[in-house]
Amino acid sequence: MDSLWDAVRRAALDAGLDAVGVAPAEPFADARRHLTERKAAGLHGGMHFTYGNPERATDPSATVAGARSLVVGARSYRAAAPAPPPELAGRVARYSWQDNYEPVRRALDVAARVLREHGHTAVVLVDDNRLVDREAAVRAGLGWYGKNANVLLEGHGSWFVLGSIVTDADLPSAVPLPDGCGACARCMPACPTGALVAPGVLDARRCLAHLLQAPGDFPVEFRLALGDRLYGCDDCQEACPPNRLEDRRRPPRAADDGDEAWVPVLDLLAASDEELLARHGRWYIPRRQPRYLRRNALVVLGNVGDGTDPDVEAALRRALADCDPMLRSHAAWAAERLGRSDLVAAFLAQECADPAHSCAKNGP
Ligand code: B12
Ligand code: SF4
Ligand code: SF4
Repeated sequence: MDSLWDAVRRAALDAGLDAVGVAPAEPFADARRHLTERKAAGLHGGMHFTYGNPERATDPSATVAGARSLVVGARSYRAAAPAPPPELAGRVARYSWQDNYEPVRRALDVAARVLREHGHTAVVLVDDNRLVDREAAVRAGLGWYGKNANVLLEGHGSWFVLGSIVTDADLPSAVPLPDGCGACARCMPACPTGALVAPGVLDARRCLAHLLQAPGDFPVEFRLALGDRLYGCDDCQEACPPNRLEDRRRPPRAADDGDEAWVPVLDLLAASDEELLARHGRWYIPRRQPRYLRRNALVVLGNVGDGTDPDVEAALRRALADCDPMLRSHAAWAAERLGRSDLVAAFLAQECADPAHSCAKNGP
């Protein structure tokens, strides 16, 4: 007869996970120390997430009293890159081409049902502030920490999202894998901003993926490095030999209509708040304020736009007259970068005809 673990494992794999393993539900002492030390050193860049409550995020029994095991799953999001559209567009990181968290949640829900049918408590956590997912995956023997901080699955690389079931069932734990990076360190110099400050250690204050999700101004010193990235950053994974090898061995799934790898920047800048939240509500947007999507789009526009294009000029003029000083200042940066300081000067010289826009006269 199958053991409970066999039944849970089979349910998870049948429901779409690529790998599944078990870790003991002990507190993650090292991860707790790393969270606390990095927060104290400012490396978290003010993020909350797991940093908001390191004790809870590293103690499965804070989620399920009497927790004994973590069933940890990984699902690949590797896909062929859709061709860029003809219009000016910002790049989206692979994990967000589709909602890749929902299928992991669904598969873990199926496996959790098996545990519940056997009388156990089972709580599914995917990308949740209550658990450090990578540490759970490493402890469950799914992979190792790469020098880019991502977890790599043996023989498959790092294009995986992760999630766990916290349960009071006592399941057979896996043995963690040894380091698989060896002498390789390619990801570190591949980071465009030097955010990988030591092997496996990320300084979020320099990481483009974080800066795109952080409130406030986009730091001037990292705007050129942002290039055309509008959401997330993949450079430290694209440089990774195991990921490249996996692409050669097994071609990724073909691009499909649901893949959102590019977002037209001028459309984004012209869209209303409601439209932006409807289109990109799945993304992490600071304080759910669409102005941050416009802020990011203005930096992308400054990096890859054509200052002589009338549509680009119109978008810059609109943003220079915006009531939001953050958008005006990013528009001024973009205009200067595209050789259109005339637009900034013209804006500052003109009288604002619309009294509702009088706020804009504080200057960009
Ligand atoms: C906050 C967060 C971010 C932040 C900070 C990332 C970070 N490195 O901490 C930002 C916004 C920057 C981010 C970016 C990304 N994220 Co993120 N993020 C999270 C979140 C919510 C919490 C992560 C966390 O707690 N970090 C805490 C720190 C302490 O952990 P760590 O950096 O992994 O540190 C470990 C290593 O340093 C290791 N370590 C210590 N010493 C040493 C020494 C050596 C030599 C080595 C090798 C390692 C090592 O131990 C530490 C843990 O104890 C998780 C979801 C979750 N609930 O866990 C997703 C998660 C980590 N993110 C994920 C993804 C996909 C990404 C991006 C790839 C998205 C993108 N393309 O833009 C990038 C990758 C950036 C990178 N290189 O890490 C996946 C990772 C999947 C995987 N295979 O690893 C997760 C698990 C989401 C999920 N459920 O799938 N993310
Ligand atoms: S996600 Fe981009 S910016 Fe962040 S560490 Fe990786 S390469 Fe650097
Ligand atoms: S690039 Fe090399 S060092 Fe970095 S994560 Fe990949 S295998 Fe490890």
